[in-house]
Amino acid sequence: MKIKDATFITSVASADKFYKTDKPIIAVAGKSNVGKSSLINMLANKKKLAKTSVTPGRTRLINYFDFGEFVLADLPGYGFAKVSKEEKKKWGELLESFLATQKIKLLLSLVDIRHDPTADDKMMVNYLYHYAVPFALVATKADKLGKTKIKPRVKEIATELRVGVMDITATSAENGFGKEQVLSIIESAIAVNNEKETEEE
Ligand SMILES: Nc1nc2c(ncn2[C@@H]2O[C@H](COP(=O)(O)OP(=O)(O)O)[C@@H](O)[C@H]2O)c(=O)[nH]1
Ligand SMILES: [Mg+2]
Repeated sequence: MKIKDATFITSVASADKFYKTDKPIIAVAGKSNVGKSSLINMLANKKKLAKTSVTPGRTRLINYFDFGEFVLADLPGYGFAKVSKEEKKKWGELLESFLATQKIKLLLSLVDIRHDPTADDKMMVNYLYHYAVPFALVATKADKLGKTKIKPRVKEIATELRVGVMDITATSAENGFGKEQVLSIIESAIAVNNEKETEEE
């Protein structure tokens, strides 16, 4: 799949404002600073479509982007230590309501390839099973590891999250590693759902 001209649509802060679209929704989730915005920019072939930051984000917004064949929803990052309990609760409610009510064709759940998955990462996977959201894992920042370390790390992360190694794609927004694989996973997710809709007609 070729992404031609991805554009920003809108930011929303609450469930009553979720963006309505007939296009398939692909969501991106993960802790603050894991590389969500960078992955989005890599997929879009644009440097500044989604804002990246050195200081983990304070934004509790869902950012929507039009990718042509699909709409990409950048979910607010979790696990940012400096937020209040109240804010964490709000974030949890926003996320759960998004997972429960939006027809998500695929959610890309990002983890940092260098670190063991956090309790929040595990909770995210549990949510995805709970709400029956189709998902794939993306292990970001693969450029930070030596080439031979990538596979063993993916295996460790898979064990920790209780998923298969094939369910995890290592990526690097720095050098484009894994980009085509992520695009083809998105493409398959969109195609599978289309087939299903046709069958039901
Ligand atoms: N080396 C390297 N750095 C990355 C990669 N992806 C993101 N980063 C850096 O990690 C920081 C956070 O990235 P960002 O995309 O803003 O994370 P977000 O908070 O999940 O949206 C930034 O300084 C990025 O430059 C990657 O694949 N490789
Ligand atoms: Mg971001």
